[in-house]
Amino acid sequence: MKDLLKFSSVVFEKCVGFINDMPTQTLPEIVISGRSNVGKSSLLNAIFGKKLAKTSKQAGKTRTMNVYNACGVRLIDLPGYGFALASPDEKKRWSKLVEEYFETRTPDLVLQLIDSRRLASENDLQMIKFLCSQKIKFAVVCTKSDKLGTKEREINKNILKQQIYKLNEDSEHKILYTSTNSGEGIKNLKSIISSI
Ligand SMILES: Nc1nc2c(ncn2[C@@H]2O[C@H](COP(=O)(O)OP(=O)(O)O)[C@@H](O)[C@H]2O)c(=O)[nH]1
Ligand SMILES: [Mg+2]
Repeated sequence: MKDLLKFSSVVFEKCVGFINDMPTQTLPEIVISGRSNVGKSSLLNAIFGKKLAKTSKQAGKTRTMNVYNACGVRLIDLPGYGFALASPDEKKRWSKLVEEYFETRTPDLVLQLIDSRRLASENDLQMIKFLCSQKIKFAVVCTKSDKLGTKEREINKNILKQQIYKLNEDSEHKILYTSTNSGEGIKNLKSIISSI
């Protein structure tokens, strides 16, 4: 196994509101995608081992792409989708940013986050379908695993597997469970990122 990157030496590189402000794609790039409030920023902080990304109990806080650089690997916190209270204009701007991202760049890996207590939403499935169609490597990260029991996890995991199988029968991807409370899955995630 490749040595883990020194995630603690991560630096916040840029907050990007318009696609043209993205740094040139010269480094391996990992995208964190998922609905608002699924735990994207918390997960990044758990990976980094410090509170660099702003987290919030309130949904819809991140309206920009936040770019982090950990030992030459870029991690990009995408704006969360599915925030019901956003104005139509704001929603348009967020989806434009995300669309433009995928039109202009090819990430090396997408971490598609899904709340482990819920099943994949229409938006989550749309994203996974897109990733499959573009042959972009992705892993499904089920967040907040501390909030559900073993049995519930097993049931949810099977449904989730079926949901993805229906979209693409031969998609190769990992499904992992993480918790920023118990620390479950964080080491595994770090080794996945380090192997990119
Ligand atoms: N119990 C639990 N709560 C979490 C976990 N990860 C995130 N949260 C909470 O979920 C809320 C949203 O988290 P945040 O990282 O800001 O989500 P984001 O909008 O996707 O960036 C916050 O109140 C976090 O404390 C987790 O692993 N376990
Ligand atoms: Mg966030």
